[in-house]
Amino acid sequence: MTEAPRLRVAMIGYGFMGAAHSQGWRVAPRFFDLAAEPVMSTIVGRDAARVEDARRRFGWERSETDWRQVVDDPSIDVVDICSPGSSHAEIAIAALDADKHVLCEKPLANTVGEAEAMADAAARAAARGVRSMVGFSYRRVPAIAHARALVREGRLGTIRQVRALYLQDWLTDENGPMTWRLDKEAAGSGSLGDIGAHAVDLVEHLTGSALETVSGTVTTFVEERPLLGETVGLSGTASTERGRVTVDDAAWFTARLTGGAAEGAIGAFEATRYATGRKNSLRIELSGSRGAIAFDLESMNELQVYDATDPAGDQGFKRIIVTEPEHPYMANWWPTGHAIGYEHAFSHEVKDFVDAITAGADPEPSFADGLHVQRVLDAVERSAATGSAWTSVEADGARKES
Ligand code: SOE
Repeated sequence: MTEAPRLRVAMIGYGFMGAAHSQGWRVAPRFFDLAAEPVMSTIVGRDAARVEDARRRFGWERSETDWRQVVDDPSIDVVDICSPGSSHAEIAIAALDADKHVLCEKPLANTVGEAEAMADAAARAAARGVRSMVGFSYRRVPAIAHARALVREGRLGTIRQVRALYLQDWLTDENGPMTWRLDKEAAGSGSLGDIGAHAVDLVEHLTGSALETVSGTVTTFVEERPLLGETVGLSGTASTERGRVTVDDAAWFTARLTGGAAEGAIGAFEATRYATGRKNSLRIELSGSRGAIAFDLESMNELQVYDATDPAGDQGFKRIIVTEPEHPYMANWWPTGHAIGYEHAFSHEVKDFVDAITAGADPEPSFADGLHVQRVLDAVERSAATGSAWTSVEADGARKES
């Protein structure tokens, strides 16, 4: 039997996303029949000791401190970018120009300008058969994939309203330390780009529609925090060194949508890391003329479905446990009723990316999709800066949806 071709992977970054992506690369080939075998070749990070420790723990062959080494290495086929947003453009463009397939964490970039340059490089590379994808992993949660199928089958009818609230609370303690996610230079924005990007991408992915105009507001609740390493608990002694928070702590915006199943719909969006008690609650609700769906990431194996065409006496939200083999990805995991977790979406992401590479197809979400999300985030910030005036998302052509 001929051996499957191998894809040698280099991953940049070893924090939370580095750990999650490592699990995806390690586990996907064991549960899905991939047409190519990913080889976890090199993990890259600036701190030699810490990246070597991550290599050992996550199961990579080599560790490296300079990303340029792997971009210049002819044996590397794939570069997976899990480092802070400020590094995405330089690394992704260099890797694409070197004919490496690129998976880049979300949001695509810190600015529209960077995202445009990345999308241009991706388009040039695609003409040479080089593939690129943005790591909006929640598209690959089975309940979300199932909801999208229901929308595409017309089960919701015309979608008139969408709600997407991404609620976390890990910043509620005002004495919590500064991190790179609170520094505009490193992260580009705060809750808006970090988690609001997921809400925007998911609504557009589910409906095939695009946010066309937005009216938003952003706010920063805690302007300064102790520098990392000098943290104080709820009742600790105050740290001497403090850093300025230069990003939004919460973003709220309304939107009008165009095209797809939500043509003409209005939407309510929220992204906050101060929703006390909400740990990782990404709540999506689509309200249509024939039905509705409701999803909460904190109950990620469930989908609430309402069929407005049922006899009046039978109508109500139905709780679907999305663990049947008929549900997307689930045939490859456990028997019915056995739930999967946050990390499984990263295995699905690796599967779909490797399948696209071996099939010579462009995976989704593309860098062009990532650029569109970046334009939405930018429009929200422009709206917030002008007293929440309705602001157009710069025309960037129709979203590419299969
Ligand atoms: C933010 O806390 C965060 O880590 C996001 O950056 C990830 O994209 C999301 O999957 C989980 O929450």
